[in-house]
Amino acid sequence: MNINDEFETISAIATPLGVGGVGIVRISGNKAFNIASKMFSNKISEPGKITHGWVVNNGHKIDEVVVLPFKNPNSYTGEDVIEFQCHGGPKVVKEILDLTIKNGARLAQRGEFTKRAFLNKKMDLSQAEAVLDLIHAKTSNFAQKSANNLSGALAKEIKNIKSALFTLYSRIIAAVDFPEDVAEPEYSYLKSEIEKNILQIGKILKNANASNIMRQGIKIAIAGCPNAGKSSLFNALLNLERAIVTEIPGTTRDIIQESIDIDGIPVTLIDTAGIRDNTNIDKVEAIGIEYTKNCVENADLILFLFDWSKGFDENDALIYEMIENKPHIKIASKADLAEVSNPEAINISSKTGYNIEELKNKIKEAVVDNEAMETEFVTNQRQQECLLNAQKALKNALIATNNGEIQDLISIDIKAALLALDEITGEVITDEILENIFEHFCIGK
Ligand SMILES: Nc1nc2c(ncn2[C@@H]2O[C@H](COP(=O)(O)OP(=O)(O)OP(=O)(O)O)[C@@H](O)[C@H]2O)c(=O)[nH]1
Ligand SMILES: [Mg+2]
Repeated sequence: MNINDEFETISAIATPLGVGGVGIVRISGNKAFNIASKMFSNKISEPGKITHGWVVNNGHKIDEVVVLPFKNPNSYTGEDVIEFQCHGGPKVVKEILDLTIKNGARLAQRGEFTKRAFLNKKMDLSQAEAVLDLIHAKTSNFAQKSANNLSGALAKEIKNIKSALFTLYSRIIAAVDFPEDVAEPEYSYLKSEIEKNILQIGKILKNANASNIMRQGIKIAIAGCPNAGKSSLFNALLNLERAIVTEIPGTTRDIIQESIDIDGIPVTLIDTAGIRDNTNIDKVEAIGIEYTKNCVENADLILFLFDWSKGFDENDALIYEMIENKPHIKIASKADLAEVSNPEAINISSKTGYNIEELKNKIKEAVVDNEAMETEFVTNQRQQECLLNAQKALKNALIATNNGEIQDLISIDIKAALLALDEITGEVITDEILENIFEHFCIGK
């Protein structure tokens, strides 16, 4: 039986709900053409050709649309697909969706179109996951890497390792099964092959941290004494006059945050109230300082700022004590006013822009390994776990090899590594894992 027959025909709005130029309703499944023709004023043309006409309901015109028909297997899902491109008003789009349901489609679940694409072998699981990353990418750098994954960059790496391990496995099994005809591979050969593949997996895993950071982003808090120049630096990094800057200490009282892209790293940058002893300050500033402390506690990186034109005083030292054991960068501000530079910090001036780019580099260096940022592909946590499992199995195989165990035993570990790698591309997968992956998608994708 064709896998399509097992599926109901599904339908969903593929564009964001809101006012826009165009809205798209997509139907997928073997009743797609039938459903669409029941609600369309004209005859739907042959696959790949656009037809113009009206969506109609009981003789009422709902909207003027174009219809894009795709015939299986040449569609996103690998099934028959119809896309209605209508005007992008939320009511219109919803009405067209309702009509598809009235005519026999079922509302698609999250990610169901992509899940079908995977089940119909239009893409492997690492590519399906790349679709999700591409949609949610916070930086163009990450979007580019996700597109590489979508085109199979990670799958190719995995395939190479799998093919090497499979050769190794087959050679052992051949000798086990036909001991008279096939010679057992040398232990030194097993050792070098296993080591090679452990290394290969390690190379992919190297970018795990960078991948996670590029996907999720990091929080960076700017902290220091009042008047240290925090808001000025905040504005300089954003390249925008966002926070109020004055010469009055205690200007910033609330937490202000904005998103920026620092060379491919999505950063939530947080400007905070200057920390000072709260005996002589008003209630509002005191609350602001509490917020700051909380922020510093939760940040992934702290930019600790002190006004170097006046020197590093005891207040700076007190704040630094709070920060020193957390990931931080020490910054001497107002370098344009200072007579000498501070050798223990990066010296900057938000006023002249001096060293602001250098600071961005330092931020990047502090959070990711530069080399890891440069790989063509990215991995997600699920894939990283599979890679670690594969690596663990190979390490067991290596121990067994070094101990001169019988090769039948070694082959079990190699097979375990192969199975772990299969999970990445989706050859071996449980319903539970599948559901877990696709529930993160939006409806309509
Ligand atoms: N010359 C010079 N002045 C600066 C520089 N950075 C900040 N200032 C001045 O220092 C004063 C305080 O700057 P802010 O950015 O408001 O300082 P802040 O740390 O946010 O202060 P609070 O919000 O009160 O905690 C303002 O008068 C700024 O113009 C700099 O690099 N050079
Ligand atoms: Mg401020």
